[in-house]
Amino acid sequence: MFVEKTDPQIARLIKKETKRHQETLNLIASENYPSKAVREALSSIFVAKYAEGRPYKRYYGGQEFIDKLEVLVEERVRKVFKLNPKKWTVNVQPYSGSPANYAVLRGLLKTGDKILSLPLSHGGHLTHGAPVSLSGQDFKVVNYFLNKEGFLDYGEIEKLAKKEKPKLIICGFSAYPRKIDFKKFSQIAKKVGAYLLTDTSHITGLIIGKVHPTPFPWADVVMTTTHKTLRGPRGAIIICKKELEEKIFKKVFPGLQGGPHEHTICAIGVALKEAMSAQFKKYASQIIKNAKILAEELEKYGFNLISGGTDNHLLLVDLTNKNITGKEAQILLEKAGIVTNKNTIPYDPRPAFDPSGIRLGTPAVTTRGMKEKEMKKIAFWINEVISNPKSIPKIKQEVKKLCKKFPIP
Ligand code: DSN
Repeated sequence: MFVEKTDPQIARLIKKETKRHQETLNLIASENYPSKAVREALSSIFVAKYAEGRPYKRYYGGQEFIDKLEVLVEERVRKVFKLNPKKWTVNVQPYSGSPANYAVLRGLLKTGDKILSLPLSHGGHLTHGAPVSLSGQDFKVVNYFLNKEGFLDYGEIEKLAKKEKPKLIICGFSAYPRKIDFKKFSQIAKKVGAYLLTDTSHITGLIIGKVHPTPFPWADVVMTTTHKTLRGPRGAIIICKKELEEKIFKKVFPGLQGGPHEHTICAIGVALKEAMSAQFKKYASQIIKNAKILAEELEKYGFNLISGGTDNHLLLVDLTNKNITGKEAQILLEKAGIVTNKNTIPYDPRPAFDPSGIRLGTPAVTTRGMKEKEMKKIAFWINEVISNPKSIPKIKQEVKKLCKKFPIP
């Protein structure tokens, strides 16, 4: 590493973070390991360029290859989702999911307009109208909720939509372990004259791999981050119906952002090409197989899963019957080299900083090549750590040993 010579202090931190990843199991549902090719593209010379504006309509000189790059990446987005360019338009410039969602909301709505969304505490996202987020402060937010079994209840959502008449409905979640019926959401939105924004950040890789239903043609706008199951760099994409382009893209730039991060866009392009491969389809399907087996095994150990299992890449575990909180479990598991995040469960009686659950996801361990056999081991270790914390030092060694066999790309 060049940085070792120029900046040993930062180099040490990079090394330590690398080692941490190498020696631990990353079960954070929103994280993943991009390929070396993606990371190389991310550190390419495209980092050096300002490119405010849309392709071929820029404010600075020197755009010959930037324009070609951005148009190519937009084309790949349309190709991967098989989108008709006459109907759908793509913007790969958003810095990440949160500003992208905000740009969509500010583009389609007036301040004070009504949004209907799932709250953070039930698995929604901060930027879907949480009171502490600008999305919750600029708009009036009404929430739908999961039912007591932990599922979306489309009948209830429709009733609420008819009563509240929102201008925009958001679906697509951060901690929902089941498939989303985008068609139903679209029917509800149409009935009340609302826009439908689908935030597919968590499941875009599964959609491309054809193991989760697609939001096309049901959504008016699809927003996705690029670094979760899609396995690209940290960034975001907005895809919207042609007629909404003017409203939304102006909010991305100049509304909210300055120069797009072209090195990120370059790496998104590389990730999209990878996602079109047969190998990626296998990867997406293995993510789900792994999540399902992890769920089954944990259930055997008496863990309660919200909704009783999973159809996607994540599990939400209610730890109430294990007499441990989400925060305590997260800390204990991390000591054993198993990295997770504490998470509220629907109708959680506990506060968000120490909720009743943990969220577990399989995208990152699946990228490392782990399969059903390893998931069984992981479930065993999770149970051991939580039921017998004295076993932590021993399990930490076992986790390390397993991790060695499955290097990070
Ligand atoms: N909501 C975060 C997560 O799913 O981890 C990402 O913003």
